[in-house]
Amino acid sequence: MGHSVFIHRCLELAEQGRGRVGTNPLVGAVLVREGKILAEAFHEGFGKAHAERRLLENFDQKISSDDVLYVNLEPCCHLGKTPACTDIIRERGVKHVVFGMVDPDPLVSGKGIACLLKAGIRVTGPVARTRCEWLNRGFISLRTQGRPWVTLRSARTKDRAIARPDGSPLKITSGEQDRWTHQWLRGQHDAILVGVQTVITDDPQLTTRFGLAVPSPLRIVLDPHFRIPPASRVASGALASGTWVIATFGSDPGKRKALEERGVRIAEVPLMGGQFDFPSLWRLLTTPAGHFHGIASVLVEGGAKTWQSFRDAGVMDAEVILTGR
Ligand code: AOF
Ligand code: ZN
Repeated sequence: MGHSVFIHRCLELAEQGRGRVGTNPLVGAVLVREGKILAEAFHEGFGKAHAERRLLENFDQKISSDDVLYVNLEPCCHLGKTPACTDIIRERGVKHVVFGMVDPDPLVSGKGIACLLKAGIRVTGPVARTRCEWLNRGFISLRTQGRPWVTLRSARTKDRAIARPDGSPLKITSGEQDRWTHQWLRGQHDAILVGVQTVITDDPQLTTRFGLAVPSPLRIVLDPHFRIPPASRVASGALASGTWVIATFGSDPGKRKALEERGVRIAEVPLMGGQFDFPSLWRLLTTPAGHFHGIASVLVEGGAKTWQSFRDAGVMDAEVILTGR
């Protein structure tokens, strides 16, 4: 059996860490003997054991010299929040490691492979690199561009309308398209971002619904001067605690307090020429603090002004335009 089938299994496992790993990569590992999987693990959360370490710590049998350890990301060779994975791989007597992609961090890239080779361990890879890099596109973006992966999503009718002529909301997409958006766009980003005008006009929930078993991303509302209606759905009930309102410094303290009392988190970012300063916004969103572990990807869902500000600043990696009937 080829190596790629086991790397694909690593990717399936890795996906289970979505919404929990913060600015860390999504990583899965499997241990294979004579073509059969003996043990599996994935990186279960920011600051927790890495996938390959977790697997080897929990595996209580002897590892034989023909066993192969698969992992979708090159094992780490450095002491971070957790000890180096190459140490436990060597200590447990693993003799062959197959990896999916090298670590994108220029400071650590290739070093894990070198550590393993130096210990006399056979190393094979990259295997299924494109698939591995796609799964961790957010992590790669953080490590190479210093900002999350950004996808713009919009919907328009066949006549290119995004709202009714009076500006009121227009239902454009079908239920099928909405379900797809929830599962494959919202469910694969760490955050959904909108401008405050979208909250005022549409009162969206910005969740992953339809009974899908995908985590709901963080909700981010760009709202320099607290125009968000306190009774809006993203600021109400259970949704409020998963919503961040980004305002500028010195905005109305009374409004701030009212939102905070509803459970909404407020963060302040400076404005530059009327727009939020992107480097400051990225620093806020990618710096773990307390229970917040940072985000690696953002889906920008509108409206027109918000999309344009991302386009103008050149911060966009993919754009999805859904066309209604
Ligand atoms: C993970 N999970 O399964 C693997 C990672 O601060 P630490 O100790 O958690 O180290 C994070 C770095 O470790 C990360 O940037 C990546 O380079 C490497 N591999 N990280 O969070 C894993 N295998
Ligand atoms: Zn590691």
